[in-house]
Amino acid sequence: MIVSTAQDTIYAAEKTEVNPFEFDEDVVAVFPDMIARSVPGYKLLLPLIGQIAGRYAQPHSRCYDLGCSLGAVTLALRQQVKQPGCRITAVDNSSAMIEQCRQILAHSGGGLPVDLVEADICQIPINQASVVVLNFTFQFVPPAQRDTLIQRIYDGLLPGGVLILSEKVIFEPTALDDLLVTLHHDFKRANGYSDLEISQKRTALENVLISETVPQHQARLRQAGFASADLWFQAFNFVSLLAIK
Ligand code: GEK
Repeated sequence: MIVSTAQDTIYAAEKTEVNPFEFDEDVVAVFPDMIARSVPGYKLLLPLIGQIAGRYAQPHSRCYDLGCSLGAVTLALRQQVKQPGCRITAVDNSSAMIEQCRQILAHSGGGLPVDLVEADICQIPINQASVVVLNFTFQFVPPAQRDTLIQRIYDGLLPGGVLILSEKVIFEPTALDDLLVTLHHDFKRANGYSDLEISQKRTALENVLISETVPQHQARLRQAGFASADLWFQAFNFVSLLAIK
């Protein structure tokens, strides 16, 4: 079995101390189950991202999957981008993720060629891009580096190129945010997570996953130069934006 089907029980037992969340071997071993049971809409988003990429990819350009984890977006791009001469650059800074992603891609058949890179997405060159995807990765980038990364993505995109930015976000007013957070926790409970698991995971993600509001994301995208930056998907407090150069 190349893609693990193991169940995520990382936070099932009470921990004396909850350490900051890391994308290590333990997480990699359960990652497909963890993300599907934690992120509402995740499974629906993947083919839809592929569909958008299929429309915006330009011949002889690059598609970037930044924070590729086990390559779910890369596989969607591989299936749905048909333009000639395209290559995918898939990047993650977790060596455990990259190792497992390499195995998955090797067994996933043909399609666009993929350059799989173990690196910080803030450090890699972005060139000749027609499609850049940040599917729930940007929220892990330190806030001080966020403006520069978006600017570098904008600069590396061809005219007419797109950035697909999926994020867990904060809503205003607080009452709306509270409601969407509650609905997200209900979603996790309905998927089999206990209150203890939900609470310990939340502690682990504090100061690791730092959410912003949709208007904050839109302002940064506009500031970088994007002609438009609109919401195209929302499931509770998880959204995806399409920014067009
Ligand atoms: C999917 N997109 O399945 N540089 C490179 N990688 C990073 C960085 C960074 N600075 N920060 C975090 N990551 C995937 C899901 S998961 C989302 C993305 C989640 C990587 C990190 O190692 C992890 O693999 C990924 O971003 C975030 O569609 O688990 O909520």
